[in-house]
Amino acid sequence: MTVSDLPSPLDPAGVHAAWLPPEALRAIGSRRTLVHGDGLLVETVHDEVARACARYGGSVLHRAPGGGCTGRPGGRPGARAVGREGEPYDLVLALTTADPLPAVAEAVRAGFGRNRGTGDHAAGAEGYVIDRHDDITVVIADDPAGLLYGLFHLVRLGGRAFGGTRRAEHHRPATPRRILDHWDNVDVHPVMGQVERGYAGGSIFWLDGALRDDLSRVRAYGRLLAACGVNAITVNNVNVHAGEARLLTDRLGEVAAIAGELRPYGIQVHLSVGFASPVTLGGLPTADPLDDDVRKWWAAATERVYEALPDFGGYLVKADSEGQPGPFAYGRTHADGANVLAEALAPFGGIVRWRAFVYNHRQDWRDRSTDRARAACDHFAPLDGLFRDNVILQVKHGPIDFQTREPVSPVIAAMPSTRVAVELQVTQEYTGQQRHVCYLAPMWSEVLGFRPWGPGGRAVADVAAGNTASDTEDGAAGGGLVGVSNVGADRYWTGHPLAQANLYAFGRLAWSPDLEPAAILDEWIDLTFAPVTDGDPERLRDALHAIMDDSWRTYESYTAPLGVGFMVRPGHHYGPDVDGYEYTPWGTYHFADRDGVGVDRTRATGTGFTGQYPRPWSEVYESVERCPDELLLFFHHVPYGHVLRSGSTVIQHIYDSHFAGVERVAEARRRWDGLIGAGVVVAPALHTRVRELLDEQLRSAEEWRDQINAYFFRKSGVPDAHGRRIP
Ligand code: GCV
Repeated sequence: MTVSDLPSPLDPAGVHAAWLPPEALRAIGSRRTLVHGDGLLVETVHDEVARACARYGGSVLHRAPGGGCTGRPGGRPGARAVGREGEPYDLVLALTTADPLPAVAEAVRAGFGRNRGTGDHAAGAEGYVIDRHDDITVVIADDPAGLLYGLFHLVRLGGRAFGGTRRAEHHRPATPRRILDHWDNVDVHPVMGQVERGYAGGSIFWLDGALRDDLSRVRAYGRLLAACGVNAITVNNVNVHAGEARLLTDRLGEVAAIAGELRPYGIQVHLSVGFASPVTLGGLPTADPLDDDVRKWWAAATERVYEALPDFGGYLVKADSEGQPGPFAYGRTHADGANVLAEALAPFGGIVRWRAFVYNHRQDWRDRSTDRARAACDHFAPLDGLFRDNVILQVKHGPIDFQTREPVSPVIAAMPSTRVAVELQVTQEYTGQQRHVCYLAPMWSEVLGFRPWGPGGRAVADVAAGNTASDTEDGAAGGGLVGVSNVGADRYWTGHPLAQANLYAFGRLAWSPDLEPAAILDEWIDLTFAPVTDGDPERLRDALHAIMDDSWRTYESYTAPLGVGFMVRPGHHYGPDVDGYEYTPWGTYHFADRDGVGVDRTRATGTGFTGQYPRPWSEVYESVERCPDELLLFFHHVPYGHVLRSGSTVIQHIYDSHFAGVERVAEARRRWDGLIGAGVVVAPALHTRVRELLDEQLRSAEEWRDQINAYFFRKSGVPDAHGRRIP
């Protein structure tokens, strides 16, 4: 076993430590630290430092408000009381509300207020200030969560946190809502299994219908999430089956047990609930949201939830979607439906996240006027302004369904008076199912930076954060950023060890959407492979960047060309099947024939979807000349000979990109293999796991290439300009 295989005290035996191996805390654990303040999360900060000190020889003192020095032993086994009052410190972590502040922290606070020029000393909710003063590194925060995030910032900095001088830095999250939704089932679903679209083993919460006896992994998970900035999870699948429906009532204790493990890391718990619960759980004859008994039922059920879980976050609802019940059954709108739950949650400060993923999954494929891409906007835009304040409309980032390439959903720009959350899919349902390397931060970054109103307008990240264009502009508060979790009971958490980077990147982008994907990857590499002492870390870094930086575009190149989606095998969605969904009721078509391919979504001759965008995009997407190449077939049906903006024809682009994509996968595999031998830098077990997966990725990429190229060659009859073999 190499150093990076060793579990930390918080890592249940044999489980990979991900981005928090003990060595990541070496710089802190070998120094003298004062933790100042109290509260559950401050204790967590102290315990983290104490555990690191126990390993690396440093010391930590915990001083509670009023100046009393507790010097108490750490709260958990393995921690010990170290440090003495008055000794010099290398690091001070202080809560500003715990007066009197240590002099050095007071100096940092005063300096921060002065430098702001406003006299405002507030670091803000969950925020923190990091500075160095008199050779002491200081973190101050106004709330315990801020102190915890400040600690993890230091972990990211490692030894750099303690060297020389540094300018004061103020950090706070872009949005207070940074949530991961789990699609975990309580009972193993006959088709979807324990975790719907899960590619990392079972659920870390449930095993075969029962809550796991040992929840230590849940705590370790909470720690990993806090270290990348996530502050809430939804514990169960949005498709609420019989078992998980009862989490709202008689199985609420299971949710409370999970929350108990996550609370020390500031992770709040949410629950997916079924819209029909008043009927299925309450025995009422109706779930009509305007029915008085239904309102009372939701109010009473919600009150019981808050009795058990005073810090409960709220409900997530998938209604009238893919067979889930909803308000349409009662002739009510989705605003009526969401508002009845919101009303029940409001007295407790809870929120309801209502998904905009509503479309007809039983459409007639012969009917070319119905367009699934339009559905969410058609359903929800007319409801703008009708939702209660504590309703958040949760919108998938694209109009269809987490495809490798989609335009940004027009709903995001269409509801100025509604709180909108943007939903990303961290689990790789359509991007290689954690068997292919596909680093998704570049895709998310593009989405978050997209400006629906054109250059100079707000970006998607601003809508999610609730940033308005000017102080006078009216705009709803933001709904935050949500990801569908890619985590399971697998030893590496995410099946593919390199898919951990997606989870990490989701948290970091939710905290700070402007971060560069490559910089996030560097952070992840530095932390995850911190134990590397027996090799050349730069060699590993270079290899990982070469393999991961462009892996999303690589995946796109050998799978779906030019914005076409859903050429996957129906049901499980892995591997190619060009016509798999073409003649089905799911609304996911490419319309390839002998002359051309793509979906005409123009106003002039197609479904009119382009009209759901504000200008300039409604014009750009409408125009076959101006539409970006990568989305051409999403918006237009064109002949195979159509010349792209790149200068290539559509058919030649299909051939070229598929050949090139496979080459890039082969090169990635060579780079990974090259990490073996002299200068070994990766634990053998991890190396082997990634190697096996790269073998599968190459096999699968070749299958994609051959099927897609053969399909379009046979349809079009156009030979490859370079004479390569197409089966
Ligand atoms: C949880 C896609 C997936 C479903 C998922 C659904 C959703 O259709 O294939 O498994 O259901 O999205 O987001 O609700």
